[in-house]
Amino acid sequence: MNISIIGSTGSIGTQTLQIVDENDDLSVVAMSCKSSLDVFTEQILKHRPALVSVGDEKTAEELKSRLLAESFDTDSIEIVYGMDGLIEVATCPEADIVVTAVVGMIGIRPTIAAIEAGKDIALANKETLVCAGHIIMPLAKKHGVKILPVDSEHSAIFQSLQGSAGSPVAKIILTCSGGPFRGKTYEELSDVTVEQALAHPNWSMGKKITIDSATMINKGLEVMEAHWLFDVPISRIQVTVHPQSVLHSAVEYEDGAVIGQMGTPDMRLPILYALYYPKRMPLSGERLDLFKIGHLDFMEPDMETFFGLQLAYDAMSAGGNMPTIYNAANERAVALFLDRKIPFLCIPEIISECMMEVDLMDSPSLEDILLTEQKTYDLIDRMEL
Ligand code: MN3
Repeated sequence: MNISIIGSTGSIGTQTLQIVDENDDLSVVAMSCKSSLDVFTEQILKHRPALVSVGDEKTAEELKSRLLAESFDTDSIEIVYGMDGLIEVATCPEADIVVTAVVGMIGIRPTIAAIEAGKDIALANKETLVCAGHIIMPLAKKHGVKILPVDSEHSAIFQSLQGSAGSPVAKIILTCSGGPFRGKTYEELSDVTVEQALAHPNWSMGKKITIDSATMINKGLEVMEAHWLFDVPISRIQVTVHPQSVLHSAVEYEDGAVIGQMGTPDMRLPILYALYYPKRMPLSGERLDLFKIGHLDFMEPDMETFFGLQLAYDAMSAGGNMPTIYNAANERAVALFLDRKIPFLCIPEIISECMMEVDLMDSPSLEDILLTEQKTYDLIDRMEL
């Protein structure tokens, strides 16, 4: 199987390459990164893809000279850059499946291009469905391509749907660890630092998604993602705090049966399952030891303290471009928090303000979505923070 990876140097990208290493029938034909050339150069030397893309022209030149310095035959590789480069990687003729591991709305256009080129998608870029689910899902159906979830919860739901012969779903139980600030009051969150927010108890992930876990906005994005992937109304998607991260999510059927997927927190499993679906492959690593775990806890999320999660339900109910406003505002607010320009609690405040101020549009086109993103950024730039 030939794989193309959009965003190979991030957390999902590097773990995808680990899986490629461990399975002889997988090879990488194309991959991209924005600017992490130390890691990217090593990945190229090891995996020898025929096509690679980076953020801009200058980075492309830098990459070429680095490869030459390693006596790499640069005639054997095509180096492209920018959005056009990402789209080339996404539509690479040799690729059977595209892993969309890039973070943020930058993933939308390459994902659409990949679907139009008939590629199956191993989807790790949740923003694509959040903002453009109404475009992506019908398009995938039209082109007969599979959208295979790589997000651990959505993979768990997908796994729990197997063997049910398409029986209707009564409820989706979407679990979350609660992040590093579970149980904290609103007042206690007023002065948390970037370092505290980056210390996730169970999962090791990229910075943006780790902050999103601390605000529970990640779960809000995942509610929307689940809605599009599994065609279940958000009123039937129940977020459940589960600090041990053992039950990765579950499905309740109309007969009351609840089928879930459990395991150790290891992102390689959802990646592996997406790549080989419907086959299960061997995977090295720790096994779940129920004796050691002893008991599992479940509780209701505190949507007042973590009101970014409530805003996700509001955004989804409003529909149209509102999820894009929610997502774009969050992307910018998280960047501001990581730059230490705003306090932690300001993240949902900014989202809420953008949701009130930016014009609402019904069934936005791709252009409308990108315009909404820009309008949201412009509004935040004008805010006095
Ligand atoms: Mn997740």
